[in-house]
Order: sequence, then structure tokens, then C-alpha cells
Amino acid sequence: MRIGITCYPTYGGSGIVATELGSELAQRGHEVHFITYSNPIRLDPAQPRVFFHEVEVSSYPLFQHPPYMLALASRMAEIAEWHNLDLLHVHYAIPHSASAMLARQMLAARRRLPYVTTLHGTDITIVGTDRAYFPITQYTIEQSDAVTSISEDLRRETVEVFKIRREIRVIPNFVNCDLYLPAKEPHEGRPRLLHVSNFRAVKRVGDCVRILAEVRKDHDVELWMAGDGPEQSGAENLAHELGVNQYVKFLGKQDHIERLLPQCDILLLPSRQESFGLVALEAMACGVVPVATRVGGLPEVVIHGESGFLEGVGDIVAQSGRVRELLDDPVLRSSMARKARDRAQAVFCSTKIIPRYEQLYTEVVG
Ligand code: GMT
Repeated sequence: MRIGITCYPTYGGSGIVATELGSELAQRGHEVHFITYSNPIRLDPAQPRVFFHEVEVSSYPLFQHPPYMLALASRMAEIAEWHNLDLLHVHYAIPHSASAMLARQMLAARRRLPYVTTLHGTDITIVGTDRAYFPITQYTIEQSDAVTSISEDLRRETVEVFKIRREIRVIPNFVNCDLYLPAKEPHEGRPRLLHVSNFRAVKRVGDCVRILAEVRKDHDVELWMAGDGPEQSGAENLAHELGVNQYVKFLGKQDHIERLLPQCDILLLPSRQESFGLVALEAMACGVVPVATRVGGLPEVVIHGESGFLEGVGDIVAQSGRVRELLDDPVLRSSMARKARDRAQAVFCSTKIIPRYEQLYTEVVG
């Protein structure tokens, strides 16, 4: 098939899932056209059957906000015609679904161009429910030729909040189990906690620092923080305030999480909301045990007490307690690490999930 993919090309789970999906589809023989405002971060454009088409948004003094949605719709329609696309697959509803709907309409007289919308989380739970975007999000979801959600929890929430009557198919996120592998050797130095995110408020990055400070009372551990975003300086200040700054390393944005994860022991994901928690899955594939919060879709990914631990949001005592438990009991940690890897492989391996998207495309294209 010839598939057009649109996503946010920056750091963030939805863009990563879209990019890795495109890359896996190309490896399976499909032709994949990324239509985005810049080259997706994890995309290798040299890969066979992968193409990148930039969306340029020109400005004009009259525009207070350049109309990206329109530029994207025009580009989608143009690329669909030039490359004879079978369908568009948009990741993150806002504004990609609206652009795809418009592109479909623009070409309707000449060709069919169905579009699939994949809901990732904040497009529903935070941005989509904003009054400014609610009606258009609801409408473009209803209008999609197919809609998928990355967890059952997000599906339920979308149906409840937006009163969606059409089918929303759950296709969970996936991980390439040949790329994300456990470490062959234990790493040197102190036990290491890792956090990876875009450092937005929803991630509660300060909690990672608080957990470190708590655990350091009786364990010599360190914390690596990968990514960046608006909450980074707050986390840095907090580390100074709590006197643990020399044990926290801010790594900035990382392109190769699969290289970073095996150098760490425990993943911290103390988010207030997480519709899936892709990094928890990536950690599990690398045999790094997640200590996360019991929110959103995380219980669908991490089985509490088996492949990781889930505790209440903001419950530093409970989350630190789980970290201590894992540090104090190497047998427990290695058994949970093995179960985490097994679960990632058995349920979320890309070889199992990508065919579900292919099946959906076949149904949509007809
Ligand atoms: O977590 C973020 O803020 C980024 C966001 C995104 O859209 O890039 O992540 C969402 O999509 C990811 C991929 O499907 C999920 O793993 C994340 O759980 C989800 N984030 C939230 O629900 C907060």
C-alpha cells in the first residue's frame, strides 16, 4: 500500500509511534510518505520506501496565527495525488484529523482518500476537551474512515467524553524487541534510576527528584533525566533544594533510548496521566523495571507486582518504597525484569501489532 503518515515530528510518544510504525511498514514492503512540518526525529529518510514531504507554512502580516491546518491539508491532497496514496493515517487528532478530512473532501471528485485517526492521549484528555477544540475534535473523529486508540482506557474515555458512537479500535503501542534489548552485562557505578519524558507538568518530573532524595537517605543511587521541556528548570532547582543535585544528571533530548535504557536499573514514570506510557514499555523490553503511577492506560501495560509497580499519583513514600524494594532484593529485580521483557515480547512486540494496522488499512481501503 501507499500510506501517508502525519504526526508531530518532535520528541513525544505519538510522533515516535507514528515514525516507528512508518518505518516498520516500509520494511514490510509498503511505501510510506511522511507529511509533516519537519523530518520526524527518529526517521531514517535513507530507508527504502520511506519519503518525507515537508509542510511549509508561509506567514503574512495579517495572520496572527499562520494557518498550519490549511497548509497541511493542501500538502496532503497534493502528495496523495502525486504519489497515488491509498490512505492517510494521522496521529494525534488535533489538527491532523481536520486537515485529513479536508484533503479527502478536496479530492473527492477525482479519487477516494480515506483517513485513519489514531488517538494518543492528550489530544483527548487535555487538548481535545478544551472548549476551543472540543467540537472539531468530536466531528473529525466521527468523520474518520477508521479510528484507533492506543489503549482501552483512552477508548473508554473518548466514548464517554465525546459521546462517540462509531467504532474505536484499540491497537496498543508496540516496541521493536530486536532493538530494545536487556543489557548483556551489569553497568558500572551506582544503581541508576531513569526518567524519560518531554518534561511537561503532566509528567510530574519533580516527583522523580523527590523519590531520589527519599531513597538516597539509605541507598547510594543516582538519577538520569532524559528529555527536556518546561518543567526542567523546576526539577533542577528542586534537586538543589533537596541537596541531591550532584546525583542527578540531565541528559537532554536523546535519540537512542534503546542505548540508554540498558544502562539503567529502574524507570520512574510518576505521571498524573498517561494514556499508554510508551517509555514504560520500552523499559520493560530492556528488562528495566518501571515504577509508575496507576493512571490511564498504564495498568494495561505494566502488571503491578509482576512486570513493574504502580502506585498512587504523588505518593512519594509508596513509589520510593518500591524503588527500595527492588534495590534491596536483586532476585526480585531480576525476576521482575525477566517478566517485564517477556510481557513486552509476548503482547507488544511490533511483529504482533503492525499486522493489526495492516488489517485495518485493508478494511478501510476496501
Ligand atoms: O506524553 C506526552 O506528553 C506526549 C504524548 C504525545 O502525544 O506525544 O504522549 C501520548 O502518546 C503516547 C504515545 O501513544 C503515550 O505513550 C502517552 O502515554 C501519551 N501521553 C499522555 O497520555 C500524557
